[in-house]
Amino acid sequence: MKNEKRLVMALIVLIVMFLALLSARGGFENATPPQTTEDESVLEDEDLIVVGFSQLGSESVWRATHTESIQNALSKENGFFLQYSNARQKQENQIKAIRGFISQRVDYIVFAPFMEEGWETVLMEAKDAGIPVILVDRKIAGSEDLYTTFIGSDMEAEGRKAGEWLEADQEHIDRGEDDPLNIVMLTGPFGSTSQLGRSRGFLEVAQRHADWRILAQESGDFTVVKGKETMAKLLRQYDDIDVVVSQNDEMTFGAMEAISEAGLTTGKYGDMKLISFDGVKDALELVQYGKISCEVECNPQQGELVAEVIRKMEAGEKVEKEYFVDELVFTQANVGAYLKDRTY
Ligand code: GYE
Repeated sequence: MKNEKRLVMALIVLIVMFLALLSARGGFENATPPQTTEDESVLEDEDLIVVGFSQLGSESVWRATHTESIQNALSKENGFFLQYSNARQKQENQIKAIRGFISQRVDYIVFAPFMEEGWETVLMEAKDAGIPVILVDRKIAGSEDLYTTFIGSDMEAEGRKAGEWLEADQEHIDRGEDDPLNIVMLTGPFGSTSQLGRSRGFLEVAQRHADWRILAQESGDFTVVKGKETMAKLLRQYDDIDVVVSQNDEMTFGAMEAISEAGLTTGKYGDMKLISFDGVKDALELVQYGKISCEVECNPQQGELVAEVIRKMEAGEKVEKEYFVDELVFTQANVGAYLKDRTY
C-alpha cells in the first residue's frame, strides 16, 4: 500500500513538473521552437545603414542601369537598407521623397537631381536634421554646403570630348569651300546638369571655329519620342545639316528614325554625322555599323562608388567633394574591343 501511494505521489509530481515546463514555454500551441529567426533579422536590420534614394525618373537605358547599379551596391547583403523612390521627371516628387526620407530619419540621402535649381529649402531641412546628402549623376546650383559629396560624370568634359572629336574629323565632312559646318544640338531638359555641362563643353570648342554654325539647340527631353519629333522639325527647318550632336542615345535613336523617314542617311558617306552620348549597347552597335560616328561615354555604374563613400563616412573618414567616374570615347576604330563586355 505504502509503495502504491509513493508511486502515485511520484506520478503527480512528474505531471506537475511537466505542466510547469509546458506553461513556461507558452503552452501547447507554442511548444514549437521560439521564432529566433525573426528576432535575429530585427537585430540585423538595426545594423543596416538606411539610405533613401531619390531617382529622377526612368527615361532611358542609361537611367535604368544607373538605378540598378545603386540598388545592387546598396543591398542588404552589403549592409544597407535601401528606400527607393522614382520621381518620374517631376521635381516636386523628388522634394516630397526627400521630405519623406527626412521624416523617416534615414542615415543618408542619395539623390539624382532632375534640375540644378530649386533645392535650397528641402536640402536645408536635411541639413538641419543632420542627414548627409550624396548627389549622384547630376548636380545642384547654389551652396556646396547643402550636400556632402557628388558622385557622377564630368559633363563638361564629355561635351568637350564631343567637340574635340569633331575638330579632328571636320576635314572629312564634305562641304563647299566657304560653307560653314552646320550643327544642330538635341539637348537634355534645359537646366539639368547633363544639358548644361555637355552644352557648355561642346560650345567651348565650337567657339574656336569661326566656320562652325550652331543652327539650333532644342530639348528632346532625353527620350526617343521627343528626339524624333524635334529632329523631324529641325529637318523641315534646315536643309543642310552636317552634324547632329545628340546629348543621349534615346534621342539619337529617335533622330535616326526622323532622318531615315526624311529619306536621308547618317555616317561617313551619309548626309550628316551623328555624335551621341551615353554609349549603351544598341548605340555601340550603331557605331560599329558606322551609323553613329562618335559616342561619348557616360558611365552609369556609380553604385559601388556610392557604397564605398558611405562606408568611409561611417568610419568617420573625410570624403572628397566630388568623385568622377571613368569614361571613354568610342568610334568605329575602337568600339569592337568594348562591345562584347557591354551589359546594358
Ligand atoms: O545621359 C541620359 C539620362 O543625367 C547623365 O540622363 C544623365 C543623362 C543621360 O536620361 O540618358
